[in-house]
Amino acid sequence: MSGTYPIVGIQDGIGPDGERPLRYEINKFVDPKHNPYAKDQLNLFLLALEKIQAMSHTERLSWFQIAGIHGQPFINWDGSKGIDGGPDQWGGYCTHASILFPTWHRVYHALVEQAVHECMKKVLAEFPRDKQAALKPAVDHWRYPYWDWALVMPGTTDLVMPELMRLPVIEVQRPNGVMQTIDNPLYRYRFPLDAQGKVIGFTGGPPYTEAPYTVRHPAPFNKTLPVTSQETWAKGISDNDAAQTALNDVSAQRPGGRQLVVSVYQLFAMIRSFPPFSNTNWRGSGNPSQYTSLEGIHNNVHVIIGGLSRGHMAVNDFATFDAAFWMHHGNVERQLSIFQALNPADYKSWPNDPWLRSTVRPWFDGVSQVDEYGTWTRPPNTAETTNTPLTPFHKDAKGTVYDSDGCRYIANFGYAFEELQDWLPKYRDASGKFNTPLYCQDIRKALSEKYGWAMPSHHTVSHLAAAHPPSR
Ligand SMILES: [Cu+2]
Repeated sequence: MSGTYPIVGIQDGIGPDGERPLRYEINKFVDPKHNPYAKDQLNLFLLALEKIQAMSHTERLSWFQIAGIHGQPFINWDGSKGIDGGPDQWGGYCTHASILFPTWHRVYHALVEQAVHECMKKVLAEFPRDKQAALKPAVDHWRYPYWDWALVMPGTTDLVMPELMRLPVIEVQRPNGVMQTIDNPLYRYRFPLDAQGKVIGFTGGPPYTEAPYTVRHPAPFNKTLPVTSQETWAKGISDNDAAQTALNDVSAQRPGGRQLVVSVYQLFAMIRSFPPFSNTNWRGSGNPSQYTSLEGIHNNVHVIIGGLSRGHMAVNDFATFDAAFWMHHGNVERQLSIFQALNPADYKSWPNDPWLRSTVRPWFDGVSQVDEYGTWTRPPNTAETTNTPLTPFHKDAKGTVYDSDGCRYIANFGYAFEELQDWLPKYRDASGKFNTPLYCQDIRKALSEKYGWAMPSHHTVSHLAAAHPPSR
């Protein structure tokens, strides 16, 4: 291995005025009306996912190793050595109930996006020469799509799990032009197994050590029976209808439907300070506006997809192996980016905007928070700050580890979101100064249009502007 892996995002396809390619919502990603490269990018994305999932588990940029950073198999990645922090230490690198939750997962997603893109370039090289030139812009402009699970279908109040994540098999076009039906890499992942049929490196016993595929909403695992005799676990059969039902179940333990939409709206309308926004374990003020958080809402969606019967997505140790993780976390990353845009570092210089005039804490700003669980590289009860190393993620080949300040601005990673196109000319005045209030106003309008309908009108928060029902 020559040096640590530099996580720099994708730097291809960026326009002369800083126009970064969008990470599209999945429904727009596949729609040529929104994404000019839709058809080619979907095909290339599926082929790249197929390739990365089939890579040897010994390779640093394989799906198995990248997914394995988060939780099991609890091994070192890219030279970041684990410590023995005692029996209560969390054995993965991921940060939960921690102020580092948003930033650690930001760099993590940039890593998977970059690794899938590298596979996509390899796929491109397999096409005939003349086709390669035609496809290159699609590759250059590709960014990892996400799923906005709080966005209702137009004219309805229904949340819908994307069909692309539900189809067990899917048709792709190979570089030689042949159409072929393959196992859908967005439906499930096939684990590498050892000679005894056990997943390489997993511990803790069945079902996860023996289930050959990721599953969603499996039948409850019966400990007295072998995994091989329990069909949903043994054959990797997901009940995506159950996931779809859970997604709209407002009464569930992990509420979906309108409740989920309300919580997303409130996340932006009520929380103006990064620490309470960031995670479930912030015990700052006890103020009711801090009873929700980016991480808290995100936790519910893990269970909605994985199921109370503990499909992989619902279990911290194994969630990342299911490609649903990255569609979900792409949306979490978008929510973090929107929060940052709405609560900008320079808010004090805009005294006439009532939203920006209220007190905000745009970032860590000196705050630290004790992490009760620790990680693979940090003992429990460590105080975490903006300079805590986000192991095992490196900025360069020399072993420089990211910290939260180092990943603060998404522009450095080469992507953007629909709501956050800060390069548009309307946001610059004659002298070239960025118009923060107008930018924020447009974002608030977009949030109101997408999620405001779910708020009871007497709860409408004035500074997110009036709630409109979705167009019918
Ligand atoms: Cu997660």
